[in-house]
Amino acid sequence: MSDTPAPQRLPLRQVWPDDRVAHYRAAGHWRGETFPGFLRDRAQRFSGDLAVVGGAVRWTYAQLWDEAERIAAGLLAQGLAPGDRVVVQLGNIPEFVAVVCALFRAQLVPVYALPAHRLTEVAHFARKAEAVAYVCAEKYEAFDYRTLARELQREVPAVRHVFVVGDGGEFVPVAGLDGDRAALPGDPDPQSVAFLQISGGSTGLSKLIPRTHDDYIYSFRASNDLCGIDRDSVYMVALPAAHNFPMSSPGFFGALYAGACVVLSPGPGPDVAFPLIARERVTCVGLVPPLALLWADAAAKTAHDLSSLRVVQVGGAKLVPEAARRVIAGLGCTLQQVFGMAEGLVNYTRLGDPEEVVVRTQGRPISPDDEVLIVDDQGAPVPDGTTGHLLARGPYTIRAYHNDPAANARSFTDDGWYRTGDMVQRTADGNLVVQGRATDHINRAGEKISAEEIEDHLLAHPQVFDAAVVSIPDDFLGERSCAFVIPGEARPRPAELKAWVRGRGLAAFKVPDQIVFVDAFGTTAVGKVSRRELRAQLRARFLAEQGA
Ligand code: AMP
Ligand code: DBH
Repeated sequence: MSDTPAPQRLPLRQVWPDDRVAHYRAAGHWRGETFPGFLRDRAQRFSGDLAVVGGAVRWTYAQLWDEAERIAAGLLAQGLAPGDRVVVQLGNIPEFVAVVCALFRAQLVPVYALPAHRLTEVAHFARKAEAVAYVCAEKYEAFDYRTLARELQREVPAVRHVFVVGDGGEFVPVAGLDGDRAALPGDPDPQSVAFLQISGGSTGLSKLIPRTHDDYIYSFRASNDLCGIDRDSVYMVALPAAHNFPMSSPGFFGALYAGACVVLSPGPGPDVAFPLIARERVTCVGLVPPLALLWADAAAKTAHDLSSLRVVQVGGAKLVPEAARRVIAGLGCTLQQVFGMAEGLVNYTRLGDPEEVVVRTQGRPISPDDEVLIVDDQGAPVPDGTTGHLLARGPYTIRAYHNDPAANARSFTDDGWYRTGDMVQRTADGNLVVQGRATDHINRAGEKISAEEIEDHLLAHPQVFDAAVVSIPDDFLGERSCAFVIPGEARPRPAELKAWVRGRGLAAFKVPDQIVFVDAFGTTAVGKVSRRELRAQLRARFLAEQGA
């Protein structure tokens, strides 16, 4: 035996009360399934069926599993050990699916970064998760991730291993990984944490969301029924595959669970996705609202055959009724609204719902055991039809973030409710209508941006005296970000401030869309104004001036 000490790191856990655990099992929600367990089973039962299509790759279920085992054994041979956390930053390429399945197979824990994330975010995930490895692509959308890998290793030396899809340079190429498959571990405890998903982050940087095998598998197994996914389905991933929506609602994991085919679209636009839909006979796809509108317009003019599409799901941000009608008319298939969050709770309109429900609401929870509480500012439940704060609890909603006591104190009540930060109404027939948010984040076409995080970066600029970042309604994006800036002695140019934020190593979607200089924030209120109130005042004044 080696005398290497066991790593000292924060354990990964997600704990529900004992009586809930017993109930979720008795109800058949938690069935003791695991990722490697179900993937191995499908590889045996559906061995010759097509599992993943992307680029030039067409893997059957047997091939996907074989790839996963090869990479898994290779990672262990490189010195990784079960329990190690691995930041994965890959785009919509088949290797994303293979690498994630490999990590599950080796009992390594994926931490999902989006391709848009840059050093600031990736380093934050690596630190918070105490990751020892990073998997990236050589290049994706014209960005060289090996540069990011080098910076990451400088900033977080604990990330000892880098694995690269494509030309590895000085790093280890994923294609060359191999090892002794007999050394692979058995299947994990179904209640252990399978991976860390990331939250949109309403205050500061994203939080890490520990999801267990049992809870996550339940969420996509039950989603399959509600989204019409079966073995004959062809599910397209058009949004970034690492996002919780195309991963699990029902997502590519739901599709793989059902024995369906997963088609990875390298981009979300109609130009890239439509030919693939026609070629692969795609039946279901998930989109954010602005994309859905783009698709609906493009569908009217396209020469590509989209007749295989049965369900188009729209979620991530609010789809207003007028837009919903345009999507239905333009795409001519069933619309399903999806209101979900990486922390758990997912709501769907049902495929057979009356059109008014599909157009006007964001649906209702997946599970009969999802608990939804809508309360006023004092915490008292509000009647149906009244807007309140949405709290959630249930068989696939987390009880705590990883490694973040302050966020946990803010985001969870003593009796385990997750404060979603969303303001909603419940209709008489039990559907939810999202009204907006209580917290200050910008929902830019489904990408969530923390006002505070961007304010901090602006304030670091020597010519910025103060800054407040707010959301402004935008016809295309739903919301865009606007930074109100009180300049210092000299007023920087807006382009300079945008470049400054970008230069801080942030995802491009976080760069303010608009910068408005003001002399002062001027408050009418007496005393100290909260940042939230200030942002609300600035937004209101700006919109009033625009309207005038
Ligand atoms: P995240 O924390 O990144 O997983 O984002 C989840 C948040 O996205 C939710 O709490 C909502 O604020 C927002 N969201 C997701 N789906 C919808 C939807 N269909 N309508 C309105 N907001 C949505
Ligand atoms: O926005 C989201 O995070 C989201 C939207 C729809 C989500 O996590 C989901 C469905 O599962």
